[in-house]
Amino acid sequence: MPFPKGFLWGGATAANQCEGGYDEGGRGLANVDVIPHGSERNDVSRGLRRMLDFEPGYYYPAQTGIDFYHHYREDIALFAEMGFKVFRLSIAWSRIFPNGDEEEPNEAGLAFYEDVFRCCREHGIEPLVTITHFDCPIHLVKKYGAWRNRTLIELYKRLVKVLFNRYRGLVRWWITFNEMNMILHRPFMGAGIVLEPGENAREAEYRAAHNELVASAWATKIAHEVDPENRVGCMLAAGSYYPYSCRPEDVRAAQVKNQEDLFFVDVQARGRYPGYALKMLEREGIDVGMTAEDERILAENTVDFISFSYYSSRCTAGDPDSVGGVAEGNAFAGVENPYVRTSDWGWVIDPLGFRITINDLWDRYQKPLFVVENGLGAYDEVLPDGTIEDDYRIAYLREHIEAMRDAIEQDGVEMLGYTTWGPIDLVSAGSGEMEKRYGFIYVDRDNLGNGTLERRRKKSFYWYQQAIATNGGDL
Ligand code: P53
Repeated sequence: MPFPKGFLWGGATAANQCEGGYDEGGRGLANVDVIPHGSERNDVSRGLRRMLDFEPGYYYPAQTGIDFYHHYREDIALFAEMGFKVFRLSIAWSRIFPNGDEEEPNEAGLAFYEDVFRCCREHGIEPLVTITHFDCPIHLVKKYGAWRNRTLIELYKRLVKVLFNRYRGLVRWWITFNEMNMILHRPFMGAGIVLEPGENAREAEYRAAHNELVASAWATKIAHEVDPENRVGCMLAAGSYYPYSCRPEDVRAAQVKNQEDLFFVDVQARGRYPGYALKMLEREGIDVGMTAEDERILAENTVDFISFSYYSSRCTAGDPDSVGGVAEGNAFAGVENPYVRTSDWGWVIDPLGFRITINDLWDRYQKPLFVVENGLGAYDEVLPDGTIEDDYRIAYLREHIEAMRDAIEQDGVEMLGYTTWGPIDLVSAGSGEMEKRYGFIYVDRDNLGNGTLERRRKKSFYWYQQAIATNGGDL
């Protein structure tokens, strides 16, 4: 068996992309609710266009998502049918604290997730819970400027104390923040940051990052105090940068871009700011507001495991203009790599890059790795007989699982598990589309919210079922 016994196979979702029920159960509004579908999504996500409430003339896909809020029993039963050992999902902060700064939590929100977790356990599925997957109560955005304000550290501590106590014994695997490095690319989507005219964006982003890093360390400490069985991880939008060529300038450029991402894991896994980051902040005149207590908390509360998403490798050059310029394949812009394929959305497809990225993370940190997102966003067609033949998705996943198997079997990397992104079709974070589908389960809903929401098994559903049943032996 190439995969270790007890390897955690499953799938991953996020509240803002599937739950819906945005105004039910006492839930408050969040940044993720007011990011529209369509041409302005990018500017709103980047914090360049202020939209802090629903505006007429826009469609907001998070309002309904795929209505997981009302379908979770059916959806979790389908995951169980595929043999999932783990299901990654996130908590909507504004269900627990609708404004974010109340003294007491909202019982209806707590009860909802308790039921979801119990439902997982009844099916023998371990919940893996992301505490914050991009969402921030809109009240905290308006009142405090979201994560650029240190008050959010205290409010996040309040949130996690409630969660760890309430779900003690029910949830053991926790991720504090999804893709913290997204702050540098999508500051509003990632951390509720709306940039003020003339504001130093880098300073706002690194302050937000610092506050999240400190909040994450506090959460790790509290999780371990409440239950020593808790395992807490960081989460990186990973995908190593390649140098465009062996020109030393290209190699150096790739090194610098990799450091920009790995900074977050360096702090969370090693417990202190790396020298290159301290020097960069000093050069740019950025003060993140580090206190003596922050330093201590960061040092004493490093993560138990390192989780990450991998979709693509990245490529960069010392002089991008000389090799075709910087193109936006996804949120991580780079120069074009002539040796790789791309998806319908222009995302690089590079299974060997997955093995390379896994090794880069393992070599640097020597902590167990958990792949918590990987997958292919693609158009699917429902054939007249009702089937969906998504062989392209099967091919992508097969090649990536094989690359991960090589990392374990041949490179000796310690891996805890693998959850594909969007095991059931859900709303795309980048584009707000429904028709960028990742699922093994098709959901009848289109980009503008039309459809019955009916669930339907794709061909890949049976393929993944077999892959899990054989612990990755039959791909
Ligand atoms: P979508 C870009 C690049 C890498 C990871 O993305 C990213 C993004 C965001 O576009 O985010 C993660 O839906 C994220 C998920 C997201 C998924 O990748 O744009 O954690 O919320 O849905 C896929 O295709």
